[in-house]
Order: sequence, then C-alpha cells, then structure tokens
Amino acid sequence: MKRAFSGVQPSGVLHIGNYFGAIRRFTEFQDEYDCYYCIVDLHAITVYQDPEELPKAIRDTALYYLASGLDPEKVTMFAQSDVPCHAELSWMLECISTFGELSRMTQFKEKARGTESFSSGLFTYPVLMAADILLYDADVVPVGEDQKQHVELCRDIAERFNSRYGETFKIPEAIIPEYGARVKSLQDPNKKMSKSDPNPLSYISLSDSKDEIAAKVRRAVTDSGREIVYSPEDKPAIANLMTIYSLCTGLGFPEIEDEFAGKGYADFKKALIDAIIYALEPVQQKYAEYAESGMVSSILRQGAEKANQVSSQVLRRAKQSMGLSLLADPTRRKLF
Ligand code: ATP
Ligand code: LTN
Repeated sequence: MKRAFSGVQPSGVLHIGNYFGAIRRFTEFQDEYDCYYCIVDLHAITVYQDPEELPKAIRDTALYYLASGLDPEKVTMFAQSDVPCHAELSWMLECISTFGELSRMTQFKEKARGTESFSSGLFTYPVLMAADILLYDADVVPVGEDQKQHVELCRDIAERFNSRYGETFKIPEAIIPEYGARVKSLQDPNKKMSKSDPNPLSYISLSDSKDEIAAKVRRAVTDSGREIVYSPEDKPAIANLMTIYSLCTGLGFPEIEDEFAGKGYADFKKALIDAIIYALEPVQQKYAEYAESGMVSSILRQGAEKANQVSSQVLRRAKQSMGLSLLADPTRRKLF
C-alpha cells in the first residue's frame, strides 16, 4: 500500500481553509493509502505557545481529525513530539540544507518580515517538515497551496541526501486540490485565511456558532458591482466567497452563477451562510461526540507507538547511510 503523510499545527482554532484545503481531503486517502496524519506541535512552538493552551489545541486538532471522518482503525494519527525521530532526523537534514534555500521560503519571509527576533526554529521549520515526510517513506503529501514550496524543498533535500549518501529516502509528491487549495481571508482576499490572523472576522473557525458564521459572512468584504460572477482577477472577494460556496455545496462556478443570476450580494451571502452552517453541522456534532467519548488520548497513544516503530527504522537507515551511530550498523560495531 502506498503511504500518505500530512500534518496540521495545533496553533490556534482550525478554520474552513484548513478543513477544505487539507483535513477533509485527508479522508479521501484513508481507504487506498496507509495514512499518517500528524499533529505537528514541534512546528507550532516555532512561535510562542502558551503551555496551558497547547495540550488543549493538540487534543482539539485530533478531535477535528476524527470529526472530519478520519477512522482511527484505518489511519495512524499522533502528536509529533511523541515521536523523537522527527527532531533527530531534522538535525541531520539541517546539516545538508543550505542557508540560501531556507532564506527563499515564502512562508518564512512572510512570518519574519520586519524583525530579526524570530526563532531559529522558524527558519529551519521546512527542514523539520521534510523530516516528518521522509521518516514514513511517504508517496503523497496532501496539503494546501501554501505548503507546495515546502514539499518541493523536501524533495530537493531527499534527492541531495540520496546522491551524497546513497539511496535512502523515497521522493514524495505534493497533492494540491484543484479548488480550496487557498481559501482567502474574509477581510482581505489578497491574503490567505490564517489561524494566526489577529482579526477573527477574517476566518470562519470550525467551532463558530451559527450566529458567528452569519455575522462574519455579512461583514465579509465584497467587490464593486453587484453581480455574482467568478472572476478572481476583477472580483477577488466574490471569487473567494464563491469558492467557499462551491466547497460547501459541491456546485461548480457556472452553476452558482446561474443560481444567482439577477440576484445581488445580499441574496448570495444569505445562501452562503446556510451552506456553511449545513457543511459544518455534522463536523461540529461529531466533534462533540468524540470529545464526550474520551477516546482521543488512547488513539494518540496507539498512533505514536506505530509511528515510533515505522520512523525508527527509517531513521536507522539514514544514520547508516551517513555513517552515524555504531549501534545502527552491525558491521561498524565490529570496528570497536
Ligand atoms: P498559520 O496561517 O497560522 O500558519 P495555517 O492556518 O496555515 O496556520 P497550518 O496548520 O499551517 O494552518 O495548515 C494546515 C493545513 O491547512 C496545510 O495543509 C495548509 O496548506 C492548509 N491550509 C492552511 N490555510 C489554508 C487556506 N487558507 N486555504 C487552504 N488550505 C489551507
Ligand atoms: N507546515 C505545514 C504543517 C506540516 C506538514 C508536515 C504538512 C508540518 N509537517 C508534513 C505536510 C507534511 C503547514 O501546514 N503549515
């Protein structure tokens, strides 16, 4: 069976961009791939996380994995910091990645803009992500558009490692959805919807109540004119709202244009509110059921056990290739 790997940071409330761009799609792989879905808490601490809140956010992310339809019998879900191989391989890969290539990462440039007091971890963040993926011999990595550059870097690092030290890592491929790969902020359609946006009006969180959803959609920015037409260049705000409507209903853009021909933004927003509420309702309901069941800690414990088994074998292989750890290689043990 081919393998899929992906991760989500427990760094705040999950939003519909995370859901449509990543988590909902994770479920599409679970029948045909051996899936590893990680809660990447070591990535989250590249910026300060309140130690009281972080464990809650880890649990919450796991609950949304389950609520979105991931079956713990089929997929391995775990917290990154429960599997020490990630940090260890990350260091080894840092030693073959360059300052230049990490400096070119768009996410880093955006997050570090205007300051030099960012953590070194924020800079080496994509190398830890490469380690995550390579440790599981992943074939595919389902992610949103913003992570494409990081998966490409992962491929470069793996190819460099293989050519320097011999075939060790499988080269993974990013799988980006056609639509929903980049849901934009409701307040600024030039920016992606983001958990770390200080303005909660910019995103719809998976835990938002019906009233909050309605209020946020009503206050979402629109473009000039009044027609509902899909034109990302001329009408980026409406194109974004239409994308969300399409993700919630499964309708294509021409069908949406037909549905709202002759109607204005107010009618469209009303329908959008209903569509988002309808799409999130089952997720919110399942979230509450799983939270009540208390199953999540044992699911994460079992996931970490399996992830430790798989990743420690790949780490051993990488150490052997690099000439590290005498215990990893019986032929070298004889040297002593
Ligand atoms: P932050 O913006 O605070 O860095 P985030 O909202 O991007 O966080 P992540 O945990 O970094 O969330 O991302 C988890 C997954 O969700 C990734 O696969 C990412 O590509 C996807 N994703 C994040 N934001 C969006 C978005 N606006 N549209 C579509 N997919 C997204
Ligand atoms: N950087 C990713 C989260 C992430 C990830 C991964 C995604 C960390 N490790 C490995 C896919 C594969 C993000 O979404 N911000």
